[in-house]
Amino acid sequence: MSLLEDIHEVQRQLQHDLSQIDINAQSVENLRIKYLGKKGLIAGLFKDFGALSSSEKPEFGKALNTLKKTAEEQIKSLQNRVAEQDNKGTSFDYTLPGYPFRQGRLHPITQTMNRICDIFGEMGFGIEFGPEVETDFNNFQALNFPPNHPARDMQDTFFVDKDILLRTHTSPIQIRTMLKTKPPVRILAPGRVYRNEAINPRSYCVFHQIEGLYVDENVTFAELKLTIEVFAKRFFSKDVQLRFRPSFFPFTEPSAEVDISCIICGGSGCRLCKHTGWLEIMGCGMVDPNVFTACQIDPEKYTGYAFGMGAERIALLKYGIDDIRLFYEGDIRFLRQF
Ligand code: 2NM
Repeated sequence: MSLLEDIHEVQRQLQHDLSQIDINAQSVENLRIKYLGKKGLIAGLFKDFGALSSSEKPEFGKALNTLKKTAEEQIKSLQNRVAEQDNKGTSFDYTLPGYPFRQGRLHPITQTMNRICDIFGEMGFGIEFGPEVETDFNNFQALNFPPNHPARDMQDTFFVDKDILLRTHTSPIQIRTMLKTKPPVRILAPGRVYRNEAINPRSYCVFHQIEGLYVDENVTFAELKLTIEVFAKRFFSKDVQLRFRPSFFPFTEPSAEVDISCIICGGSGCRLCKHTGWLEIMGCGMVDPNVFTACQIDPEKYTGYAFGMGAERIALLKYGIDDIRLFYEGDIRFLRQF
């Protein structure tokens, strides 16, 4: 009976030592000698076992063999761990460079739109979004397009139904905002727009626009000019000159086209500016009173300015690219340059 207690005592000690051990070659070897050595604890138990009568042997033999096997397995596993640690210490070179991994990035058009939104955001513009499938009212009627305007032709606009279409500009976002918000309104409207036209190096049937709108009492053309000037200098270069040329849009009066001095030649004439010294970057103007009336805003009380630009065109100029189709081909060799 006392041998069984001795076996259990050695078992307890072994589990205790295993739980305390600091794994290294020396401590594992010490543990092996203590339990499995020639004069170890388990050898001692076997000696006592030899003195038992043959009727007692089977019961104690089984317990003793189990103890020995457990001790061997656990010490072997510690020895393996020591060997592993040694291998790491000698064969792994921590100075090797890591494996390069492919990193994704934002599309150049997305980067351009984000940058434009950031600049106007700093000047107090909020950002609004809207659906790409729009009503004829939001896309044309409210924007003072006369019934027979060429843009309303099937040739230029993708119609879904008689009065439902793919928006041809992001102005419907401004219409929606004016219909649901009382002035002051100061928003940017970025998004994807659709035009049913022949595809060429300068234009594609889908592109991106960013428009802006500011409505309040006493908003002036002078504020419009300053806002656009600050944008152009921040986005392109602080050295650009600006020029506002009279133009026409159904939704603004007066209207203007904005040019910047050529960012390649500085105005002396080159291929990019077609030897004019100027690059057109956007259209703008004072919101037409008819647009306010359609949006239930009193044109006697409020004035406002609006502007619009094509993100692809801005990106072409900024990066000096000459074919808009590169933005839609998804060629990784092109895209990873941005
Ligand atoms: C442009 C040029 C000038 C414009 C006008 C409006 C609205 F809704 F207020 F009438 N939104 N966007 C506008 C004005 C857009 O793009 C070349």
